[in-house]
Amino acid sequence: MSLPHLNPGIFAHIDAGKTTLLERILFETGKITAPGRIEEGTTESDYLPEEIERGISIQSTVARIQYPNAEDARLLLQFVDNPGHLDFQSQANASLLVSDFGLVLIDAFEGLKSQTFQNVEALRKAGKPILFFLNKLDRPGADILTSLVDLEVALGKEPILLFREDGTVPILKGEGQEAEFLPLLEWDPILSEEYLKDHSLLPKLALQGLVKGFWSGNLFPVLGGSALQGKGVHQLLSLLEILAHGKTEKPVPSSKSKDGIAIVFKREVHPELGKLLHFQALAPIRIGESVFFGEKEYKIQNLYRISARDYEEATEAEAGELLATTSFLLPKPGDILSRHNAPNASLLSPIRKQFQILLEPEKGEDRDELWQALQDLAWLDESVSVDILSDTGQFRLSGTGELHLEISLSRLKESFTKSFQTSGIKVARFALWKNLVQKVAFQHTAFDHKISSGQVLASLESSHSFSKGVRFNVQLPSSVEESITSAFDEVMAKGKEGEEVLGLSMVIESYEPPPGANVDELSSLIKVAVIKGLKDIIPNYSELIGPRSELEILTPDLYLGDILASLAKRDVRIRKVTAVTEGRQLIQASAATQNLLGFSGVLRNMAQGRGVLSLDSLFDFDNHSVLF
Ligand SMILES: Nc1nc2c(ncn2[C@@H]2O[C@H](COP(=O)(O)OP(=O)(O)OP(=O)(O)O)[C@@H](O)[C@H]2O)c(=O)[nH]1
Ligand SMILES: [Mg+2]
Repeated sequence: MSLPHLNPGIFAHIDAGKTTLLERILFETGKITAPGRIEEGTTESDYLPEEIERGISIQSTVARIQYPNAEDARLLLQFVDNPGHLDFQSQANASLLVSDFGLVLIDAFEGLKSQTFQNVEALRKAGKPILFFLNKLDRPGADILTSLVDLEVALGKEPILLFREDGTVPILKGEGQEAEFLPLLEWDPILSEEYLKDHSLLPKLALQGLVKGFWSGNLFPVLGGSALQGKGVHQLLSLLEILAHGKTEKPVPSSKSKDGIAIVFKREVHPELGKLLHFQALAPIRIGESVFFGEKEYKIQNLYRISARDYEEATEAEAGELLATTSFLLPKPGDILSRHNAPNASLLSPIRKQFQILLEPEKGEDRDELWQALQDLAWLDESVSVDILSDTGQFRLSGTGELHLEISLSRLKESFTKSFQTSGIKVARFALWKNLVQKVAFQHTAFDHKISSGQVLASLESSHSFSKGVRFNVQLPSSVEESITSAFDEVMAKGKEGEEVLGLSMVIESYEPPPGANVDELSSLIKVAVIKGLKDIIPNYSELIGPRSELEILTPDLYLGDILASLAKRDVRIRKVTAVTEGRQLIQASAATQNLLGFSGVLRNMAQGRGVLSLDSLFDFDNHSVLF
């Protein structure tokens, strides 16, 4: 390879045109002979049947592109196109780890969505620079100025417009007006000084300022055009080449990963290669070498360079390359592999899976096969988890949203072709601890008080967060501490009626063993005492809660009344209704997520497909809803 490389991660809200832009880039660089269309299901990036059917991306896709083309390559671009729908956010989070910067699209017709703010925030938190692309400028009504003003709000800083109305980008040509170039260097005292000494250096200094300012997070450049018509794409690629030269390699963002050799960012079942793991090499890597995941050692047997569905075998790769292998399949997106035996390190926090559906095969004899298919699905998609309900034996599939579960089911049907039944989609509920119980005594006796656990005295307090845990105010034998802690963990996981309990701190004040007993033999009795005691008390001191959703609906004026009425029925709190361009209204609201189940379908019918819904489900201590 030995080409300089640049890894742009493409992020934006749903339908902003990420996949279309990548398609155009593939075309401009000669990777494909004609750009495919979302509507026709012919793009390189969206090739899964579920993506084609729905016209949206549901998995991240790598595109490996030599620039300006394969013959005279000067730069290797490794794009990662991400799904915009929030149900698939975990993939965008994983892609962010292996992206040098975020190429963030804004649909200049629809304007900024709350998700753009989230993308911007996530990128800045990860210390990644951002290049914006205002897309869909071919649409009448697309508004550059409003997008820029909104961007300034999102960034808390003025973004820098690099293109003129006619599409030209002065800095690429090195000729422009002072007012166009000065903002690119003014932020830097050294460049400013050089400029004051010699005004004729302006174009050169401005370009330096742009590159330096971009990588240091001081400048947020904005390009624009039409991904669909290919406008502005050539300029975008030229700018990427310039930026690539100023890139400085950043260390892996974790102190735990000194010896890190790879960051995993995707799992896939490839049509020809089977189960694959995608990773970024953090150091040169070759076939035959060993890597460690925790204590486990794997020999690298193969390396593939992947671009959408295409692959090419490699024997070695350089630091920074995005690769895939079948040699190790256990690590998850966010995990780091090391050169040496090292503790497991993940760069991503666990995914909350708050939407659930129950499944059962039509015929009992198909149970094992269905279970296997479900486990394969959970392997493939980190945001799916599966378990078996202990009381009914039904399989439970948990995921991140309604669309996510619908798509998971249709993927399941590809591998499990027998019939099965499903429940409706439900939203997970939790019991949140509310009140303080000063002193509670846990005691278990059996055989007419002949045997007893002894008495555990505890206070139960709210942790004022979702965290939970046991604290010991007295020193107790370790077997007693272990029994109490494991009883606590068990009850917190399942609660009284299967709802996980959040926010409880249990403080152990004392333990009084029964007279003459050998404490070490009482472990299981103590555990029973605490489990029973906690289960009895939970319903009186906690409330049922669930996730809350923030929603934005963009609709033509005509349907506003009907939509508001339907929202009222679902107990939705309307925050604001604003008139936006082209006779449309933007509704901003919030509601308990469970009240919104099925709403996207209702909206589709009500607004005859012309309503745009974005739903963001939030669940933390400051953002939850109390259920009645
Ligand atoms: N008029 C116009 N339409 C565009 C443009 N770019 C994309 N579109 C259309 O917008 C729709 C969504 O495009 P996609 O490329 O699928 O958007 P995306 O951001 O990849 O969407 P997700 O992956 O689902 O988040 C498609 O119908 C595209 O044809 C553009 O520049 N102009
Ligand atoms: Mg897409």
